[in-house]
Amino acid sequence: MSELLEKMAESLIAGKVDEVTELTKQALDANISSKDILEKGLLAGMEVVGKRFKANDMFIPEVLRCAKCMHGAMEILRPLLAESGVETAGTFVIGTVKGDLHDIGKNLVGMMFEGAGFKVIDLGIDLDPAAFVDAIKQHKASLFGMSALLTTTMPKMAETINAINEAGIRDQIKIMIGGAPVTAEFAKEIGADAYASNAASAVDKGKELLGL
Ligand code: B1M
Repeated sequence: MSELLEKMAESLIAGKVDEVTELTKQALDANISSKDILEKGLLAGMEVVGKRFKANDMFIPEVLRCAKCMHGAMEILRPLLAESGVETAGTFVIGTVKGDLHDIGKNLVGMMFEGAGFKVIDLGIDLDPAAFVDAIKQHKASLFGMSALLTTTMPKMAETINAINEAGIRDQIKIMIGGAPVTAEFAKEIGADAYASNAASAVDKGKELLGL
């Protein structure tokens, strides 16, 4: 199993979209769990990509190919991760804040919630506070999550929480935030209910917030 997942991580780092998709199918055929494929194959590769990008050892077009690999594999894994969910635990609205186009982590968080039995309304990226407020109201969500990957877009999280307060719906919704530059201290500072450092702990925190 580890050989196949190592190869998957290497292919993702090399930006081989078709190969990553093919290896994902092969791994499933070999009865490797979708969770292991995600964590030990895809995320392991993405971690290396992040480090290389930071060290200027990889550049945006290459990183975009890696993101495409991740998206391709996620298309296959999403329904399988969701299958493990038993019943709708609640409605979770999630999106990436205004000015921020990063969506890989946010997508993973959404997928994990689907897997935990939530109805997930993924609004996408680059969302202004009003779009979040409208979706929370429209879908009668019990849990709301924001993702930000840039230090420059983190203040948009505070703006969104202010908009939720102003809309008079703050007491109807639990709010969780996350993303690489976000911290628990920041969450507290802006009045979010919780912070999670990764997709798996996000689900635990979300359930905890809802008393599930
Ligand atoms: Co961007 N980028 N990027 N980028 N990019 C970072 C974030 C950066 C840290 C790279 C670096 O310089 N070291 C840096 C930010 C620096 C900063 O602000 N401190 C950066 C920059 C500067 C930029 C641009 C400005 C580059 C430029 O144009 N000069 C630009 C900004 C565009 C914009 O958004 N307006 C940009 C663009 C891009 C790409 C488009 C090329 C691509 C995004 C593709 C896509 O998402 N579709 C990209 C990528 C891929 C990255 C890195 C390499 C990887 C991000 C990622 O997907 N990680 C990233 C470097 C890094 O993070 N080390 C970087 C994997 C993902 C699984 O992790 O998103 O952290 P993450 O999600 C985790 C947790 O954070 C958590 O769970 C997830 C899974 O465990 N989590 C939550 C996330 N959201 C959560 C929400 C929750 C709870 C947990 O509750 C709701």
